[in-house]
This record gives sequence, C-alpha cells and structure tokens, in this order.
Amino acid sequence: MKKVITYGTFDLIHKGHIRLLKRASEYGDNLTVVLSTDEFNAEKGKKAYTSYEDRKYILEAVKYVDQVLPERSWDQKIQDVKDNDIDVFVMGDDWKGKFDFLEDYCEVVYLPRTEGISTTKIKNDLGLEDSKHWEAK
Ligand code: C2G
Repeated sequence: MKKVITYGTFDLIHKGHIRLLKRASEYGDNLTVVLSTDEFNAEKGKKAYTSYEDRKYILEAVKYVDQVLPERSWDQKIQDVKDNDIDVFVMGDDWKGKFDFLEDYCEVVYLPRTEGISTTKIKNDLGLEDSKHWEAK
C-alpha cells in the first residue's frame, strides 16, 4: 500500500483544501492528514475559527482522507514519516523547498495552490478579520 501524508490547519475548509487533498490522495492508496492542533496554530501565529476537534471531524468526512493525526510541532515530520511508513509527502507550493529534508525518507511533492481562495480571503470578504465575532471558541 502506497501511503501519502500532508499537513495543515484546514480552517474554514474550502475548495483549495479539498483540491489539495484530492490531488495528494492520487499519489497513493492511503492519505494521512496531520492536522495542526490549536496550540501549534498559536506557534504558527494562526488562530483557527474552528477547534481542532471540529476540524478533525470535518476532515474525517472527506472521502480522500483515511486518517487524521495531530500536528503539535515543526519537528515531528521525520518521525511521522517513519512511524506511518509514508512513501510520499505532499504540500502546496507555498511551502516549496521548505521540507526537502524529507527526501532522505520519502518522495517530496509540492502541488500548485488553488488560486483565488484562502481562509484569510474568506475572513476578509466577510469582514470578520478583526471583529469580535472572530474570537476563537
Ligand atoms: N492550499 C492550497 N490552495 C489554497 C489554500 C491552501 O493548495 N488556496 C493548501 C496549502 O498549500 C496546504 C494545505 O492546503 O498544503 C493546507 O493549508 P493550510 O491549512 O493553510 O496549512 P498551513 O497553515 O500552510 O500548514 O507543517 C506544515 C503546516 O502545518 C502547514
């Protein structure tokens, strides 16, 4: 079984996320998504609107996704690849080059991002970027 892995926050999940997951899943037979916890998001300088549990629940309902694991640190990728017998690591190309160190352990693929959509754009378009409505639950 050819195993694929990808990482992300996947907040306010949208077509760009789904297209990434679909394309990633086509590199193998099984896709693991390592999902940023709320605590790790704080380290990334992100505050997801949707909690980790709810983002996990949603991703587990996506037909391209086989399992969801927590991403707690920048430093877990090599261990994740080893522990899960991963063959292919896939990320959007906004990360191009950043994870090439994984080439010692698996194939590394950067896919073109989907233009015109992002969680930030959704928040801005809804005028929610700084409003009180935006406080994380
Ligand atoms: N993505 C995409 N097109 C978009 C938006 C996002 O292809 N319009 C991709 C990103 O390139 C990424 C994935 O969807 O591969 C998840 O995006 P985010 O949730 O923004 O993930 P990010 O915060 O970049 O977290 O350790 C890696 C980090 O956890 C990545």
